Amino acid sequence: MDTNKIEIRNLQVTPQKQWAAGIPAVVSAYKNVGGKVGPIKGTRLLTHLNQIEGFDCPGCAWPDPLGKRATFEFCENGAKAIADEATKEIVDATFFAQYSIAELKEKSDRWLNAQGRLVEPMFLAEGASHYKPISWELALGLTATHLSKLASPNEAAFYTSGRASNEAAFLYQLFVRQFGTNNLPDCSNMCHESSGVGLGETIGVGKGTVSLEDLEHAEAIFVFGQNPGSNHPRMLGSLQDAKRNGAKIVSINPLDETGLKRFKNPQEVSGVIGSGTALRDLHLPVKINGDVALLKGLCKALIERDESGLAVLDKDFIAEYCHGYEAFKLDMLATSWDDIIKHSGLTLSQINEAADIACKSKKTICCWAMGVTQHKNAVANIQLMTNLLMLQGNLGKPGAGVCPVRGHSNVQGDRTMGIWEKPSDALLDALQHTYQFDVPKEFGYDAVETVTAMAEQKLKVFFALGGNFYRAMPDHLLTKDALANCELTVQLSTKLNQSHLYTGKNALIMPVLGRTEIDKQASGIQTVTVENSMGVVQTSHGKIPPASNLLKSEIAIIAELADLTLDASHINWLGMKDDYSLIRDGIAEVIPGFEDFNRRIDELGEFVLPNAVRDARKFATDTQKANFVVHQIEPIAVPENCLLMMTIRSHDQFNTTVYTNNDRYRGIHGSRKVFFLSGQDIKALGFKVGDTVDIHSHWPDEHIQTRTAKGFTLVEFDIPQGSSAAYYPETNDLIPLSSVAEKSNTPAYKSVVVSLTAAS
Ligand SMILES: Nc1nc2c(c(=O)[nH]1)N[C@H]1C(S)=C(S)[C@@H](COP(=O)(O)OP(=O)(O)OC[C@H]3O[C@@H](n4cnc5c(=O)[nH]c(N)nc54)[C@H](O)[C@@H]3O)O[C@H]1N2
Ligand SMILES: Nc1nc2c(c(=O)[nH]1)N[C@H]1C(S)=C(S)[C@@H](COP(=O)(O)OP(=O)(O)OC[C@H]3O[C@@H](n4cnc5c(=O)[nH]c(N)nc54)[C@H](O)[C@@H]3O)O[C@H]1N2
Ligand SMILES: [Mo]
Repeated sequence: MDTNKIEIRNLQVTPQKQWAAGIPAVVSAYKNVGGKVGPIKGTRLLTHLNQIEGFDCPGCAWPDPLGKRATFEFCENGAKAIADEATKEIVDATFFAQYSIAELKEKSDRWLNAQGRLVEPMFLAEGASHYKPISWELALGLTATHLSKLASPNEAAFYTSGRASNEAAFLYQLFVRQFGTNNLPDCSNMCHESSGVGLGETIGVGKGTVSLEDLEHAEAIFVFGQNPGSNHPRMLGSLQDAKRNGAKIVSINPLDETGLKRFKNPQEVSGVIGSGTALRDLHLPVKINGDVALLKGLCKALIERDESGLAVLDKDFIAEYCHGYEAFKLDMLATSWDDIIKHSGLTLSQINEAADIACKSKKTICCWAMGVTQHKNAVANIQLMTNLLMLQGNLGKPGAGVCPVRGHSNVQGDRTMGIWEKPSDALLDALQHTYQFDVPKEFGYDAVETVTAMAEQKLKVFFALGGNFYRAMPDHLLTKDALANCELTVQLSTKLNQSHLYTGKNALIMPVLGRTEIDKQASGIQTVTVENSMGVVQTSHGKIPPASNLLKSEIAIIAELADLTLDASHINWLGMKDDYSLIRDGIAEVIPGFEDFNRRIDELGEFVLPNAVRDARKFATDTQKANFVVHQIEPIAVPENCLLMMTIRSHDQFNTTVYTNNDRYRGIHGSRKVFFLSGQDIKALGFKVGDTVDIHSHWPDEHIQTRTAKGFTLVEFDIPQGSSAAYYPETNDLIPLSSVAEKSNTPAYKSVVVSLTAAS
């Protein structure tokens, strides 16, 4: 049956919701956990979620309050994530005997995920129609043989999604580097890479500089390109606290996202029976990709006001800690208001209103997520945000700073542990010194380069520590063919997804323990650690029995594989598998800030990593100062009758994992095949609300100039003219691999030039 047709028939559109959370969120949390996991195990899970003695939420990377966690320290979408992992359903050998790969390719992302937990290792041999069970011994042996056969270690790439613990990530990069390559692409390459690159150049640290306490005590918070109501729901609680302390909140977003409008805190009586707290004071409906223009407008407004005699800027901070101010100032003064207004899509009075809020604040924070990192000029967005803060000395003081809000629960920790295709000399030297092997110096492939290398037949083995690489990447057509060139692809996974179907010639599924599950090794029950979005390292202890006794921990798989593959290694791989505290001893030696790691987590369960900008206003940049950087407004050319499209998440998905076809806050029910655009554009393009269209993307420089995604229903939405939106990953086909952010090479998932035709 055509699944498209069913989705369209089921679509119901209701008005956008005006507040987030409240009772419906609590009901949804318990319904998800109770329904999928069962009431007893479900309640046990929720009680341990984000507690010091419990496990870290496998949802987003939003931090827990230091030392004062509430009894219920979770949100609706965290509950969905654990229910999805702890589900009673299983995908075993009988399932794979029943469905061929060809049949599974016809199923939706949602259906695949809903089948349940992967519970035994499976092998897809070249030319076979079905996966067959395989023993762990053979699966690991086969992988080691393929790796050992390679002409060069650089013919393998090792991907990481951001759920791996610090211990798994450290062990993994150690194995990969002793194997001899830096081919360590990760989901950061598709996510906050632009933040890391942008911040590295401006302030010398690729991470945020604020704590939860700072956020709660800021006087102004600018939230750029973020939908926390769905993707970081616990952030709404922090914004509420900030608001109660008098902060002004500005949301910069083509959409007036529900979660930023009003929040009913389910932890409070008033959140249950009252009308909740209004959050954002000002919404700036910037055009897609209009942030550089807006940010230049804000910086210009501040500088012009200061030049006119108002004391707006922190001149002492600029003189003592910054570099490049004069050139920056000249560029801002030379940028015309006409250009700023035209390219941001905002009025002068809207920009002035935001500038008023900045001027009145002594402590300002900029938060951001994918709305600014997944564009061609993403690095410029991040640097201009940082520069805006620098103008008023808003770095390295309480209540102020940069706050990139990370995605996956341990994506930041994985980077800290060395999952990076461009390792620093310091990391490589420390590894060499501690483990006494010749470290590879040449940089490896990032995610986009990995696909290119596969397409050029330079890669033969692709190994994935979690995630859904095929589906998360742009340009599925190209990525599919690229992956098919590999001799072997290996997926360490908890749930079934399309990366198990679009594979290399041979493919392995290695099923792993999830965050919620008890991890018992030779020395007893193991603890792991993660680092949240604000640089706090904390423990995580699985609490429920594993979905199957055939599951292995990620660490056990990596250690056993390393032991099999690296004949001459002197590293005690199997010892580390038996006792994870030995991995932490290694981390303590290699990674700065982790000294005395085991003792600190044993005593406290959490600690804060040092951050030179926050702690001491020290900037490890080329100039040893915080750098102002000049950026021009470079609008994307949008031909007539075309629109810019952003690809966004719904409330009921986690990345490529789709829980339901609903997006409650945006009023979408029953279908994900929708295309959001303004009433004026629907009319101007000659369509009606509810029409079904095909979306075509346009890439003049590409060999494939037009790509098409079929059968989307037009939904009228409050969005600037010329801007439009559709859900990820259904629209990833439309984005060519070559459309990336400058410098960070992050796919430009959020500025896609599209046109529409009536559905074919
Ligand atoms: N429940 C749940 N939680 C998640 C995830 C999930 O899928 N589900 N994913 C996790 C991951 S890996 C990540 S990276 C984060 C993602 O968290 P978000 O970044 O909040 O997720 P997106 O849906 O990609 O939303 C991007 C926002 O940017 C806006 N936007 C798009 N283009 C522009 C632009 O040009 N300018 C501006 N100013 N805004 C723009 C969109 O309207 C949208 O509100 O969430 C993490 N948490
Ligand atoms: N068009 C478009 N594309 C995007 C984005 C976008 O905004 N628009 N966002 C990008 C972003 S920000 C990101 S981070 C990427 C996400 O890319 P990925 O991180 O690769 O994708 P996920 O969907 O999070 O991966 C889900 C799979 O991870 C596995 N998994 C879950 N938990 C575990 C675990 O504990 N261990 C192991 N080994 N496996 C586990 C399950 O099998 C599950 O099916 O997508 C990117 N792609
Ligand atoms: Mo992400």
